[in-house]
Amino acid sequence: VLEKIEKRNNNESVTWPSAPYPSTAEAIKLNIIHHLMSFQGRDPERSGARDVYKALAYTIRDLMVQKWISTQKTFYAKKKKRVYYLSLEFLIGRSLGNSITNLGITQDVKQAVEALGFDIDEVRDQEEDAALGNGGLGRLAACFMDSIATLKIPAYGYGIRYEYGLFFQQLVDGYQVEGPDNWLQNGTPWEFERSLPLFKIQFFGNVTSYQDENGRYRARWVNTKDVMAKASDIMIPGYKNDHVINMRLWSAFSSRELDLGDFSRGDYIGAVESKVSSETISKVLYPPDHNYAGQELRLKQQYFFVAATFQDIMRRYKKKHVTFDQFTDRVAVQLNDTHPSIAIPELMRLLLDIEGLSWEQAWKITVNTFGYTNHTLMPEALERWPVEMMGRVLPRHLQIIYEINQRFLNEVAERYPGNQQKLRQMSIIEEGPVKMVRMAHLAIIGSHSVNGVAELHSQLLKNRIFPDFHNFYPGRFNSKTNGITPRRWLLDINESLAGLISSRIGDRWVTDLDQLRGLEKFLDDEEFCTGWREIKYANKKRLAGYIKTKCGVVVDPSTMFDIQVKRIHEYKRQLLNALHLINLYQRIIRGEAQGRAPRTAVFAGKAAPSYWRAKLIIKLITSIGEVVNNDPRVKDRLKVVFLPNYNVSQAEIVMPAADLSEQISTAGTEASGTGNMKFALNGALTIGTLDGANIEIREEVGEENIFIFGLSAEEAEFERKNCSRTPRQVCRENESINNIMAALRSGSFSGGNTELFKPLVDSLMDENDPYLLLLDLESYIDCQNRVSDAFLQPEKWTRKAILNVARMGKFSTDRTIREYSEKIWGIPVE
Ligand code: B1H
Ligand code: IMP
Repeated sequence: VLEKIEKRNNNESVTWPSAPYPSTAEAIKLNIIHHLMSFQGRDPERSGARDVYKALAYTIRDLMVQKWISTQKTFYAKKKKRVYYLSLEFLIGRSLGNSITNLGITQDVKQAVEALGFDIDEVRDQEEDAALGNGGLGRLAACFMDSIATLKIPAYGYGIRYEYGLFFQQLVDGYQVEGPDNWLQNGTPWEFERSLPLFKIQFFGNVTSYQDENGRYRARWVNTKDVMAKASDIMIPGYKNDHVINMRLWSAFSSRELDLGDFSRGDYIGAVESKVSSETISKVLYPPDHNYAGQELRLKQQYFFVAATFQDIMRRYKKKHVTFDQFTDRVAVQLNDTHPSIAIPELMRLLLDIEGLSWEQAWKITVNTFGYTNHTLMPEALERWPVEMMGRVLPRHLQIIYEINQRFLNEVAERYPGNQQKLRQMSIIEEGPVKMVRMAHLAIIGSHSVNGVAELHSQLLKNRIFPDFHNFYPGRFNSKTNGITPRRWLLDINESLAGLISSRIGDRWVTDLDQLRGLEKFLDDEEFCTGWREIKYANKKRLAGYIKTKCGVVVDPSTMFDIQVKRIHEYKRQLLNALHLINLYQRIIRGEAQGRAPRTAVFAGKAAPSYWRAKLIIKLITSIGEVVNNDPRVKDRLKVVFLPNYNVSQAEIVMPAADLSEQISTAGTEASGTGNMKFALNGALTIGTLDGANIEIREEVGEENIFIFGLSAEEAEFERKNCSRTPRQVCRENESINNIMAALRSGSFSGGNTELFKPLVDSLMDENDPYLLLLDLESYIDCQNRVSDAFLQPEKWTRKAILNVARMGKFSTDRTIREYSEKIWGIPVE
């Protein structure tokens, strides 16, 4: 058989027909019917929206496969350098709408679906989100895939095919309750499950050595417990360019059907257990973000997907190359945070132990291969693995890490003779009662590029978090400001606004976001501005309907929609927002809110299941909502709602409907933020601190078109050290703030229970509150008053909103990816 295949592969006379599947409305309709009958066994006349969704998705996939095959072939034909984007998270959300947009067949699909008696929105609504990520970091990876495909960069995404994505959030009595996200329950039409390649991944065991044919000692990793990695591919189409790239996600399964050893010893249950335990590796996404937990299973997930990916990289490289001389001309690997940084010792292991290169050769290749992106300034998020655990699970990797560290520390010692403290600070190994491997140090030492995700963040990496490394490797640190894909985050989710924009400046903005600048010409065009306001109103009406369904609260779309949606975390300060709402409520009750803009405050976001303080903040917000929404004195002046189960598809309804975007993290804590960009691109104004990418947004849109308040990163740092004003002082000097705290203490939002929110009160009053809420509250409330004044002047507000959209060009991931590609990966963009 092999011979036959070989013959056929070399037979020039066999040419595959390359006629594309037609994508006219008629052809799409027939294809849907074909899929309904032949693959789903459904009677088209009796099919529901769910069946049609599935059949349409398969139809779309058919259209992508062809383009995918030819795209992949060009990678080989042109012998191009390829990029591997390694990420433990890809927060994709839904794919149907975005794929249709990118294939440029929106109208045909609409017609086809209508001809079958369905509504395209209803069909789209059937799709489950692929929630294989926690938040910003995972969604950034998904936006990157879209831009990489659109810019025709020869790249792949690599990750894990989690059987359970980010947990499902319900609110029960105002508390978060987690449920499993069984997104694969009905399968997903977007993946191709591959029977090949199939890779063996080793764990545990021990290391022996032997002499190779050249007399050199080489390590051999033996007695391992193995797990198999199987690939599933998800295709990502570029925007109207026939380019389709691949996201390869690995699932784990047992290396043998059942362990025959256990079986023959009569231990049937043991055999089944060990099979199940192999498969747990790809079972579930870890839900804490910004809090590194240190579980062994997480380390296994990391190594599992890294090892499978590198076998794939090597396989592809070796198809065309015999030596490793050209490796770094053909392969670039980007590490999405330290989560995949075990790749550094893994590549060393492959080059040393399997390929027989010298340490020097292998190290040079390794450093030139990797780029590392840091995403956080929070010390508790930096990954550190116990040496003991690493040595047990990955004994050979620990050896290699020690060797990397030894050689590195020798260089440090040479540079700073006699400076023991430097050595201790910079070592990959943290000494202490429990020795730890610091993955960030490993990632910095093992990469030629280390980047932050916004200017301020990158500065702080250099000056505050890793100054020793910045001095040691000047030039290695750089900045790549995050972005978002305008295809999904404007064209797809805000069809009417996108249409209005294109009616004035054409549609080149979709792939060249700087074109939006052209909108500034229409600031005084009354028809345009009215159209703009009508679209915002319609989007708000839609969100109001959604809120009614999800929360049972009626909100008025003419009020200011003041929205904070993101993971719940102390540093993001949802609590600060809540304190302002209490203040508003108190002013309304006292009759002091005359002439203030009526507001609808919307929150959404998940708290890590073990982060009780974040969960208590959710409870506080829902409790404020209970009181405010049911107080007849308030009427429509204020509503407070918390939408359950924030995810990508909910964001798609929320973003277009916002008037005000809350980006209020303590300065110097949010690495970048990307929600800030999504809101602004949909015409919301931002209230925010000088943190992360907010600073660059202000730079672009102009000071007069954004509401900035609070301490700067430098001032916040100063306050933490010197405490020039305590929370107690703030309360003494500011009556409104004192009233807010008094209400919280007295149980006004907890039915008189003075204990429930005490932990929050205590942290607010703590002189060492690292997030400095009370120090920023005064300035926040003042700023919110300015927002309110501005909102009462709709023409001026609209003008600012238009200017925000017009000046968002920088924040396209097309720009971000171009920078990565040219500056880090060494791949020019066409
Ligand atoms: C971001 C994370 C993160 N930074 C640990 N770090 C995780 C850390 O599962 N974990 O262990 C998961 C995620 N996520 C976010 O990245 C930043 O907070 C945002 O500011 C930034 O915009 C985003 C993308 O760069
Ligand atoms: P992979 O890169 O080996 O994972 O293969 C992905 C796709 O690329 C295949 O399905 C083929 O369409 C194409 N491909 C793989 N190997 C070659 C090759 O050697 N020459 C041209 N195309 C190839």
